[in-house]
Amino acid sequence: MDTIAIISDIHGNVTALQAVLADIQERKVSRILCLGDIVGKGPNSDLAVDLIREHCEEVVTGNWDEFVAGTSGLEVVKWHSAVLGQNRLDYLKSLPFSIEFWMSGKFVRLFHASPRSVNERVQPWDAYEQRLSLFQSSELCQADLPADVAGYGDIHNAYLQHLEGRTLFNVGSVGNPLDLTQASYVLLEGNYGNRSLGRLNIQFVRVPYNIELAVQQAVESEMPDLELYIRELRTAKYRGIKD
Ligand SMILES: [Mn+2]
Repeated sequence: MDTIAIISDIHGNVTALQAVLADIQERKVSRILCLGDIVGKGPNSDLAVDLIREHCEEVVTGNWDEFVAGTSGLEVVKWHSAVLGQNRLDYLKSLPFSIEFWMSGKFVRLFHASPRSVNERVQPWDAYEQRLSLFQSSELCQADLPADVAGYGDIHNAYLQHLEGRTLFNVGSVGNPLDLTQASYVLLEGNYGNRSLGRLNIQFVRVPYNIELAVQQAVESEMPDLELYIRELRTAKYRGIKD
């Protein structure tokens, strides 16, 4: 049996990332995969990229990775790209779209938001057909094959559903969770690379971390949208929702 850790949406929160990496290191994990949004929102995109490059075997791109490495010229992008520097921005631009493999007889596809785009947001309460569409392939994916198991990040909201004999899950967010105020990730346990049916285990892990230290790091960095970020870390409520 192989155990794979899947992390996502770090958003420059290195305190949360270090807590998750320490938790993973206590387990028998053979590889760590990352589903994007390493950068943006939080203060330490540079350190987050360095840790992800050091620890993750495969990494896909997220909407914030594309946004910060892009050419919009917005003030928030300028701030985060200055923190990153050119080498890390080049790394973000080089990231692939999906990770695909067989495990215990199931074809697994992992991506940031949807198999079609890093900007298509699908919540667990969205229309049935929209959730079902997350099993499809697209020209951005590798194999022209629907997924038996589809996993993603983006919404910062961990869940699992079985739809028409297929399994859909969201790993939640390491650095900016919007469901519980604890870092989130998933462990996938099974026979990696094996097309014969076998035991497959999907486990959701929540890791408490020092939120007030993360808040202090954000304050000291004088980052943009500071108050919105602090409120999200402390409450796990999305900034788009009014109190
Ligand atoms: Mn995100």
